[in-house]
Amino acid sequence: MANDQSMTKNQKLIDWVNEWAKICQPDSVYWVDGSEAEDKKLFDQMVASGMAVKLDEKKRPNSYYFQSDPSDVARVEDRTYICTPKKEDAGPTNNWADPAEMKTLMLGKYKGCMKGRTMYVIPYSMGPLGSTIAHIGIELTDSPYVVVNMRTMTRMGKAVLDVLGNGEFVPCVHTVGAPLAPGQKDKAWPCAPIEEKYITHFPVTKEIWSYGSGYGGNALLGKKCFALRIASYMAKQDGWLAEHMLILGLTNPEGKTKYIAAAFPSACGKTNLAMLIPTIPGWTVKCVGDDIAWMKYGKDGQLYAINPEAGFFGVAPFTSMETNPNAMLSCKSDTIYTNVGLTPDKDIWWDGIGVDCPEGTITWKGEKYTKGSDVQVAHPNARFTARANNCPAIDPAWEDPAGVPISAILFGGRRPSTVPLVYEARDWNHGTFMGSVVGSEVTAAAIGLKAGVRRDPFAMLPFCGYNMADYFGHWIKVGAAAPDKNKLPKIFNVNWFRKDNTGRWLWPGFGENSRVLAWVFDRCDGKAKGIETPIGLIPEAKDINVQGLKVTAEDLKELLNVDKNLWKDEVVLIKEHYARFGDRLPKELAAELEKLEKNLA
Ligand code: OXD
Ligand code: MN
Repeated sequence: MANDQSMTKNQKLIDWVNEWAKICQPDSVYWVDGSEAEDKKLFDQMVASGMAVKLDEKKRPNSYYFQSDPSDVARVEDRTYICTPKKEDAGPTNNWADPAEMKTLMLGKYKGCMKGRTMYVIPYSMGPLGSTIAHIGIELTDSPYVVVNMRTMTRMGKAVLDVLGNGEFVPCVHTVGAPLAPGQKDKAWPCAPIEEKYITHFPVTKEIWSYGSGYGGNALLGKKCFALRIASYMAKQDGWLAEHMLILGLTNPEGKTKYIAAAFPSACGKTNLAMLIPTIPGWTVKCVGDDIAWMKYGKDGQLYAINPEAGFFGVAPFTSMETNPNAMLSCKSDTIYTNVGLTPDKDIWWDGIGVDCPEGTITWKGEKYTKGSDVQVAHPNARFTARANNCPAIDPAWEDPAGVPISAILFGGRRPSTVPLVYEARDWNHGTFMGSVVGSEVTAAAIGLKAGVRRDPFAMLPFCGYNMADYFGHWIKVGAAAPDKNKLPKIFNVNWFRKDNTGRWLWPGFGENSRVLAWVFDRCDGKAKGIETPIGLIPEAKDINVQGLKVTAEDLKELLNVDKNLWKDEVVLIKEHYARFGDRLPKELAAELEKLEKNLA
């Protein structure tokens, strides 16, 4: 079996790779060097085998198209496990399994799982190479699709091994779970049936074991598995924060820049906000990251953030030159498209892209689209994997190993009523309370839940690697440990999704959200006023610039309104949400809730 280990002298790493090669029994082991030549070779192989289609070189330079198996289209939360020795350490919001039992079960599955395939060894860094905030992982995988995606989403290859030296790494094992018998023809997208997929985390020993899926967060283990689930646990141990947050740089007309991190549940427009083009004159937004932020105090006592990723794994449908030109330009070249439509001239198409679907487009399931047919052309979770460096709005400091100083943290979700357009926390603990009750309205039809508010604390519900109540407590601790309380980021809650009682959107959203960001900026700059309300500080109406918008003075009043009765109902819902955490809920948050209730009385 070919297994050239000459790229490293790290014996622990070599032994670990050899141990897994024995278990998985691949035909060969290949150490990924991260070079362009290697990348091209892998794509050529995938095109030759029918797994990938090369897109038109003029329209989509250096870009490739993939269709997944219909059963393998998204993260699988009910197949995702946090394996801590004690169940209560995983908490009420995670699937738990005993680590030893899970390992026995999965080792049975891993035995011989890579037969007929190559095992790739991917050294990768989450964060700029050598940054003191960055961490290194090694992913073993039998999927060449994973290798090429990891090349865009992380810094990977030989350079990472050079930085690693004999140091520690997070070991990550991934297989599509589809061994090949001698002579057996491979599928275009091999994977295991849904009930055999396992996305498993062992936070205490910092290990990730993933079986049976080739898609996104299930398979690109640097992203959700490492940079959020394992990293959130590491962050708790070491006093930092690993968060499901975008990072943007906002510059005012005087040329002053402040950095903002923002957490919204999946599908609430994080990528759009991260790349927003302000509509108010003189302001600019630059993107540092669209999904994950790792934050640590710097020597100056300020909280600094890095984007641990190197690319965007963006949802394609409804991305257009109208809604997010910077995302469209980011995926113009050097991009991997998965589960979008493939047009007859070898371009891509999805709903909301801004043009009609060309006749003869191949759907994500391989059917042919004809005008008037009601086939689904792109899957709603179709993705583009694009390089951050190709984003026209990328921030000049996005790869600064020291990170960028964070002035403000935003939380938010889809809340048609109750929650105002923007309000500010009185202090860190109040901000932690705001993060702990983040929620989005759901309709019963959408995800088979009771209609109401689905709580997604800190937008971390599927991504917190330990007991969520302890995670709340960690946030409280991080605030208390601030070297200088005056330098702590200010915390805000925003809501772009308010409706009036006829169901009309009150706020236009997208680039117009810059009008709210400007108030946030001015608050951090000590300029704008905040008006006390029972829930926190809101802007004076005159400080939200609505010039040129259809938003009337009445609309703005409604957008900033804090209706005590609706908030009393909200308190009932928050109590229900908090009850899940029992007596593990930090007393500081119980006190915040009590304060809110008193303020509303
Ligand atoms: C993502 C998600 O894919 O949050 O980023 O689901
Ligand atoms: Mn996300």
